[in-house]
Amino acid sequence: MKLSVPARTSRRLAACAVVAVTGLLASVAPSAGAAPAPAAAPGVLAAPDIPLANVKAHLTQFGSIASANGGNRAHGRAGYKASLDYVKGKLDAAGFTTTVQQFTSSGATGYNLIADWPGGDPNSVLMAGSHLDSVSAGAGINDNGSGSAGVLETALAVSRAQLKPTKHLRFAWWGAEELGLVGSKYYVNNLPSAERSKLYGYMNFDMIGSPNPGYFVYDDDPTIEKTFKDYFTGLNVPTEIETEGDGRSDHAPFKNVGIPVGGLFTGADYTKTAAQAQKWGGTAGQPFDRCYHSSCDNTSNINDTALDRNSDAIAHAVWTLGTEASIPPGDVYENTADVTIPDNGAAVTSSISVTGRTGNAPATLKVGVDIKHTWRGDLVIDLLAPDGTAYRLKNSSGNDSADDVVATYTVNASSEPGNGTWKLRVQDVAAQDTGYINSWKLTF
Ligand code: DTR
Ligand code: ZN
Ligand code: ZN
Ligand code: CA
Repeated sequence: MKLSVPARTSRRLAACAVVAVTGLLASVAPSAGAAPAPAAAPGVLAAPDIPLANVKAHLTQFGSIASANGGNRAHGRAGYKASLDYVKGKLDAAGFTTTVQQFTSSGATGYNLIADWPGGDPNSVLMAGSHLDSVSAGAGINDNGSGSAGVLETALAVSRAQLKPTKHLRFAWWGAEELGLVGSKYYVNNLPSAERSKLYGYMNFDMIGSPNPGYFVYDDDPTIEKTFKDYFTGLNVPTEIETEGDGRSDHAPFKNVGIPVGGLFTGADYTKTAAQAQKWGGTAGQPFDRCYHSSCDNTSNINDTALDRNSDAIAHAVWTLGTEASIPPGDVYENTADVTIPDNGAAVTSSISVTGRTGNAPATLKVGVDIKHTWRGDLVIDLLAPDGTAYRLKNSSGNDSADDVVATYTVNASSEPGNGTWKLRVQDVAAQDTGYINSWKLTF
């Protein structure tokens, strides 16, 4: 099921300011077979190499935890909470602000772990997450110890670097994903809309070390997708669009409320084709992970190269998106997609996703509207803020028979966070005559 999300609109990019990032990058042994990271864009700090050995050490811990707790790390079992305590301990020691969020599912207590890296713009939050739980059949080392370990080691690398990002960095480990995305749904459902609007994007990492790996990139938010594709291009590793998992992992609850999402995946029980084996190696005609949801999903069920590459890709995305220059005030966001307005019918909307801003919208937010119509008196026009607050721009006026609405309205939006999905809502409330939204824009 392909969920529609507001397209990230075109925006005039400010000249990329140089981002001053201080702090010593700790000397960290490069991981085995570490490929040179692609050069960072000007003004963006290049990510450090994520040591494969460190990521695998977390997997070893997850394996030991499962062995010591009935053979799994499933929701409601001791192995899950022990896994969370392990991850939390590492993060607390590294200077993160951690929060454990409790919920109940299937009669058992579940836990999400949220870790905030102090600093960055609180109104532009970049999230990276993974589900920490396994199925009850086994230790869940690839599904999803791999994603959990890759996200953990990236967070620890942020601490080692004492990174000072422009965005606020938040990392998450979800509970009860295997029961139906329960933990991530709980998080999103309980996140106030004002907090949701601060999320620049959510990146999901669920199975990133499959033993017969493919290299799949989620094709949801184009900015996040490009960030990952650029990384793999730098490694000369071809990627494919991830389609198997739409709605099947923890990015779905974020996507369903219009938050930009992305992520990486190395394959589950689908079979690798000959063409895929040609470009990626491995074994055609075999599943990407033959131990998916099985007891053999243990520490030997990992391809080191895939785990290394994807862990480095996580860091690349966190550093690239987390340290890019924030958009300075006075910028324009525009949506030029045509939207037909049904005659005397339901209201239609056109969305603009605003990200990277700091603080609230201005008291003089300019809303430029360009609507083609043969009797503009039929039209009622509203601006909807990200939290749904409606600001009336134009009332209907039956005797105004002129064509088109080409106007700029000024709205006092100072109580609204700037970031989020803004909408223009237009309704034709009288029979005969019709038209369409040609374009509209916000000027901060
Ligand atoms: N990791 C699986 C869910 C899943 C299956 N295919 C995909 C593709 C992309 C992300 C996730 C998935 C699980 O947790 O059961
Ligand atoms: Zn699973
Ligand atoms: Zn999974
Ligand atoms: Ca148009």
